[in-house]
Amino acid sequence: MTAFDFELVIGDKNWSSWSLRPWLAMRQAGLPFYERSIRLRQPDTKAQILPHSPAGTVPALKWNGLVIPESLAILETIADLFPMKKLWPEDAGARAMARAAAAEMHAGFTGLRREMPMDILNRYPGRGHTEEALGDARRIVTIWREARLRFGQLSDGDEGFLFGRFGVADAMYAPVVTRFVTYGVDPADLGDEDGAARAYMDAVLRLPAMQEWTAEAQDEMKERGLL
Ligand SMILES: N[C@@H](CCC(=O)N[C@@H](CS)C(=O)NCC(=O)O)C(=O)O
Repeated sequence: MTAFDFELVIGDKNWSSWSLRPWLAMRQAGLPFYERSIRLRQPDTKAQILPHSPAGTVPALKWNGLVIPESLAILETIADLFPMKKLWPEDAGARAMARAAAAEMHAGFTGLRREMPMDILNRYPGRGHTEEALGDARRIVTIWREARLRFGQLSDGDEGFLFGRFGVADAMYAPVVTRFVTYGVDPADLGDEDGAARAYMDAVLRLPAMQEWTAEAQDEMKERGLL
């Protein structure tokens, strides 16, 4: 595979939480790809996206004559094409729970998504702490803790991620980690008695690909005079 086999169409790195997910997984897995960035929040954003993604949204992955929209479908495709990267856990039970966690993120948590949109570079502690958003955050902390305590911590070669090694479920939750930081959501207030969820957040934030994305978000925002 070469960089020319894959084109990933994404939005602004500071804001586009859905784009971060497949980008992070592909980068972290060491897969080469061409990156096309489209500016969100512009009058012509939709017109810019449509020629690359008929769904009208980013991310979209162009591969083998296909355009694959939907972050989770892109992650599934990458996991399928590169089984050696082990983006899903090998154990069937762990894999079932990883799939459930990824699907719950993709389909839900609308309160948290609405009240605490991804804004990696800014800090708004206390903003958006509505009952609904904090209810979503509590459920997410429970998912992280259960995954870590039941699977991740017990897995061979645990690297601190939900199911041990970095995978699709972690890519799906990475934007939430940044939202907790931006809006000052402390997992300790949401049932994280022994700090397992906090340690998980730190593992995500330490990922080289996560740091690369954040640095590039900063460059983009500076370039656009927004920082
Ligand atoms: N369900 C989609 C959601 C994608 C989505 O809503 N992306 C936003 C950017 S993060 C978008 O493309 N918005 C279009 C616009 O701003 O016009 C996925 O999982 O990929």
